[in-house]
Amino acid sequence: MKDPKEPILVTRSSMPPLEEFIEEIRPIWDSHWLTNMGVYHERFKEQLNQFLGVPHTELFVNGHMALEMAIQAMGLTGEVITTPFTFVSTTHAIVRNGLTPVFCDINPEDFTIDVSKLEALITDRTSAIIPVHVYGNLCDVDTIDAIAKKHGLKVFYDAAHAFGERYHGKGVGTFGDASMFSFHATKVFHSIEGGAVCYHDEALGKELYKLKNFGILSEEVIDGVGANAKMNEFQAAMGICNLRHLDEEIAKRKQVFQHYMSRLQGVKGLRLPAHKPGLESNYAYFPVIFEEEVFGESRDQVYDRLRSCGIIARKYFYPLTNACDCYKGRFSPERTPTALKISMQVLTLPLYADLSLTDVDRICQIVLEQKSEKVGLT
Ligand code: T4K
Repeated sequence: MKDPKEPILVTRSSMPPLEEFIEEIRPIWDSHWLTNMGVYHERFKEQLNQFLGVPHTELFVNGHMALEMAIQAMGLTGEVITTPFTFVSTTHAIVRNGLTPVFCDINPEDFTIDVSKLEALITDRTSAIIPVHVYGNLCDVDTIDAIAKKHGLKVFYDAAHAFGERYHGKGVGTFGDASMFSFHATKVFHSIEGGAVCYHDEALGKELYKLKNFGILSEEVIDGVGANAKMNEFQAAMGICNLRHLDEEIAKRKQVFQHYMSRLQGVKGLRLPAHKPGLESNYAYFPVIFEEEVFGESRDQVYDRLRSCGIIARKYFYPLTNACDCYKGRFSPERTPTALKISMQVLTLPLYADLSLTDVDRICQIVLEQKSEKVGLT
C-alpha cells in the first residue's frame, strides 16, 4: 500500500504478487542458468508471439537497445524520417547508428507523425520512416504504408507505448516491417527492464539474434559487429508473471482514465486525449494540452502548482528531441512548429493501475483550482 503522505508520481510500477514471482524464479535458482537465451527467454518469446498476434519476436535487455539493434539489422542508410515528439531514445538510436534523422512535424490531434508532410521530406538518401505510436496513439499506419511502398522505404515503428493494443482486431506489432516495444518498469507491461522487436522477415530475426549476442553465429564464427543486449532469465520471468495480469492492469487503468475524463471534460482551454475509432487502447498515459489563452494558466504554472502539492506530473515530451542540448545547432525545432507548440503545452497527469479515484479527484481539483477561484470572483 502507498503511504497517503508520499508524493504521487506520474506512474508507479505494477508488481505481480511476490509469492507468484518467487515460485516463477525457483527453477532458475535450481538450474543456475541465468542468461544467454535460457528456458524463460524462449518461453516468454513464445507467449509474446501469441499474445501480440505477431509472427516473430526477438527479446532485448531494454527498449533502447532493441531500437538500436533493429536499425542496424535492417541495414538502414543515409536519412531516416522520424518525429521529434518522443522520448529521446528514438532519436539517439538513429544517430548512434550513424544515420541522419529528418524530423517530420506531428498532427495536432493525436501527436503522431503528420502524414501530409511526410512525402516532401523524402530524398534519394532516405531509407526508412521511424514513426512513434506516442502515448499509445496509433499512427496513420495505412497512409504510412502506402507512402513507404511508393518510395521503396522501410517502416519501423517505435511502439514503446503501445503494448497490448489492437487496431480493428489486429495487434499493433504487425504494422510496418518491424515494431519495437519497451518493457521498462514505467510501462503498462514490464519485465523490470526489457524490450522486444516484432518483425515479419525471418532473415531480420537471424540478424537481430546475432547482433544482440556480439555477432556470434557459432562457437568459432563471429560474423557481425554486435554488442550485448540480451534479456536475462529474471527479466523474462517477470514478463511471464506480468503478462498473466495484463488484462486486469489495463482494466484498472481504464477506470482511472475514465475518471479523469469525467472530471476534466468540457473545461475550456483543456484538450483531453481521444482514441482513434477501432483502437483498443492500453490507457498508457493521460496527456492534457493546456491552451493558456483560454484556460488562463500555462502548462508550467499548473505543473508547479501540482508539484507544490506533492503531485509529480511530467512534461512528456518536452523538450523535443530536435531541441535537446546534445543536438544544438544541428537541428531546428522551428521546422516542426506543431510539435514545438504541443511540447510547451502538454502535461501528462499521474496514471497507474492503483491510483485511487480519490487521488484523481484531488489532482483534478488542483488542476482546476485557479480557474474555479477566478470563476468564483466573477
Ligand atoms: N521510445 C520511446 C517512445 C520511449 O518512451 C522509451 C522509453 C524508449 C523508446 C526506450 O525504451 P527503454 O530503453 O526505456 O525500455 C521513463 C522511462 O525510463 C522510459 O522507459 C520511458 N520511455 C520514458 C517515457 O519514461 P524517465 O526518465 O521519465 O523515468 P523516471 O525514472 O523519471 O521515472 C518516471 C516515474 O516512474 C517515477 O517518477 C516513478 C516511476 N517509477 C520509476 C522507476 C524507475 C516506478 O514506479 N518504478 C521504477 O522502477 O523515463
